[in-house]
Amino acid sequence: MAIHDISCFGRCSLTVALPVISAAGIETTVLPTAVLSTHTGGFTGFTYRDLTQDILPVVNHWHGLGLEFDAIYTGFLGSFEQLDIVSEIFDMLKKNGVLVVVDPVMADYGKLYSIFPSNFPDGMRKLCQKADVIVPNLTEAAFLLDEPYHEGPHTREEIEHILHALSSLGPKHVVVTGVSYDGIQLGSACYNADTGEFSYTGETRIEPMYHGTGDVFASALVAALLGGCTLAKANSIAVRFTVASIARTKEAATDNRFGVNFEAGLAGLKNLISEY
Ligand code: PXL
Repeated sequence: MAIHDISCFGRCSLTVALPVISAAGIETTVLPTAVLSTHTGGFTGFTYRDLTQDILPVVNHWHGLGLEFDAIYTGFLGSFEQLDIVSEIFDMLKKNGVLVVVDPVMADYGKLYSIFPSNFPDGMRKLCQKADVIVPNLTEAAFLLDEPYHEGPHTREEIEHILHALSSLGPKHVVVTGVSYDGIQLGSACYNADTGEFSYTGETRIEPMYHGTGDVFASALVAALLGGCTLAKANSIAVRFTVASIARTKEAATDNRFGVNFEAGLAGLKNLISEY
């Protein structure tokens, strides 16, 4: 079950999660939280149709039908009310074997997205406490830990501290994106508290930043985890899938607000996952 908004233009949230997870051969049920004409990053004048009041009735209907889910994956959530409702859904559906993945979408480059109030990270932290896997970027990690953010490169000790501290909030599996140890490679680091294993995958950094890459990454990670990969393998697969999407977009010189060309990688995603 993928719980995100639909940003109709500008590949992110559900317009990424549905195709990516489906391409990996996994049936994906969608729960749209809002419909926007575009995402909020770099566009002005976007429309916003809030669907908060529809979320619980939709889930209750599914519940009444006896539907069961292997995983719940949440991303952008637009208000405290939506955080509370999603938290209630976790309580309703969480049972042994349901993987709860929270991508705490709220900030980047040291700043909270301007649409959020300054105490929004407190609400997001509570949701993360209920998750099995969280996928913050380094800015979101700093907000979740209430620690200062600093731009990379980072030392391995700093990253291991962040991963460890985040897992102390509750989630056994933590992935932090946007990590560079040398300023040349950029990638993502993960920690599995069950095994004590830290792992990192990076590839040569491509400038500029492209919108929606966090959603491409997290969707590929969810697909790989559901495909039976370990956290470290899922992390590597998600980095490769995302970087390939960014490289194609750079090559095409597309406006960076329009998202990345993940579509051309979809046909290969299932193999990428099963080869590992
Ligand atoms: O990509 C994350 C995202 C999802 N949905 C909306 C957004 C953003 C990031 O800005 O604005 C509406």
